[in-house]
Parts: sequence; structure tokens; C-alpha cells
Amino acid sequence: MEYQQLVKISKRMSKALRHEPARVGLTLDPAGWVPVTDFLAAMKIDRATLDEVVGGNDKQRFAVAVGEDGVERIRANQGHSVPVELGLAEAEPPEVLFHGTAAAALSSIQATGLNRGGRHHVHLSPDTATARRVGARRGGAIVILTVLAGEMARAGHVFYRSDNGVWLSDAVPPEFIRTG
Ligand code: HQG
Repeated sequence: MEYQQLVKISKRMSKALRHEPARVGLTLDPAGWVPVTDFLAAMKIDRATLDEVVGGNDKQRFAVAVGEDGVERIRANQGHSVPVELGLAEAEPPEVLFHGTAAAALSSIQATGLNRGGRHHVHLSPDTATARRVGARRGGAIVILTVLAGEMARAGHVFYRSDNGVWLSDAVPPEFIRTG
């Protein structure tokens, strides 16, 4: 299938699994999973298409797994706004992490820190190239912030790493943020 078409389906899948499952008639379990057969019907796609989107996804946004009951399910690895308990394990972060955002947000972020907005956590990138890509989604001028994750962890802040390598934390207070 063509790349653009796959991206379009991936976005629909993200919306259903992270934000608006009810809109397409789905109910996520407490950990965010739905049976693959229900999901295919709700998305109106076939299994081969699903496999192509999940396997070829640039950010490994989705996980497919067989439960103890033998039922195969799918969930989004992160990025939810609906309440789900992903069961992420705490992880020790690298000394620095990065956050790419709109330059226009800088003064607000310097005043109040990074907050999670509608998501469950603040999302942090392991490298500046990834942070740049995240920031570029906004259009316009971007800024790459350095987050002193090691110092934060030693001060008692908890970090998680999603299955697709995104670092997550509840909030980043301004004193742990550097520009440039
Ligand atoms: C900003 C995509 C003003 C924050 C990406 C960000 C990522 C503040 C925006 C994932 C602020 C929230 C998450 C403050 C935070 N004042 N602005 N105090 N604190 N912000 O989309 O991190 O493709 O919820 O800088 O690749 O941009 O969906 O978060 O610009 O991994 O898989 O508020 O989403 O992944 O925006 O992106 P978002 P994000 P997917």
C-alpha cells in the first residue's frame, strides 16, 4: 500500500486507540487493549493492512499481543488522552533528554515548566533529531529544550520509558530546563 495511505490509516488508528474509541464503537480495557477482530471491523481495514501499519510504523506506535485468554489484542504504546493504565515500569533516565516545541511556547514553559496538557505525561525525546521532529509538527519556529533528567531523577521525579522509546514524566519544573 502507498505510504500516504498507510499514514492516513495510522492516524485513524491512533485517534481510536488513544483519544476517541467510543466514536468508532470501541471500548478499551483498563490497559488500553481492544481485540484485533473488533478493531479491524471498527477501522474497516483487513488484517494485512493492519500488519503493514503496525510493522512499518516509523515510531512503533502500536503493540499487538495475545492475552492469557488466547485473544489477540492491539493498543497504542503511548500518547493517550483517555484514562488507561499502561503499566509502564519506572526507568532510570539518561542524564539529559530533549523536548522540541514551538518557540512561541518558550516564555510560558520557562515560567511554569513543561506540563502534560491533555496527555498522561510530558513526552521527552532521547536525542535532538527526534525532538526536532516532534517540534516541527507545530509549524513555525521551533526550540529544542534540554531537560536535566538525571538531576530530576535524583530529586525524586519518576521517569518511564514507553515501549517505543519515548521518555515520560509527570511534569518538568522550570529549574530543570535549559535552552540550547
Ligand atoms: C507544550 C507525537 C506552553 C509542549 C510526538 C507541546 C510526541 C507548553 C504541547 C508526542 C507548556 C503539547 C507528544 C507550557 C508544555 N506552556 N506550552 N507550560 N508545557 N507545552 O502534542 O510533546 O506522532 O501533547 O511543548 O512525536 O509535542 O502522536 O505533546 O508542544 O512523541 O505518536 O504543549 O506526540 O507522537 O503538545 O508530543 P503534545 P508533544 P505521535
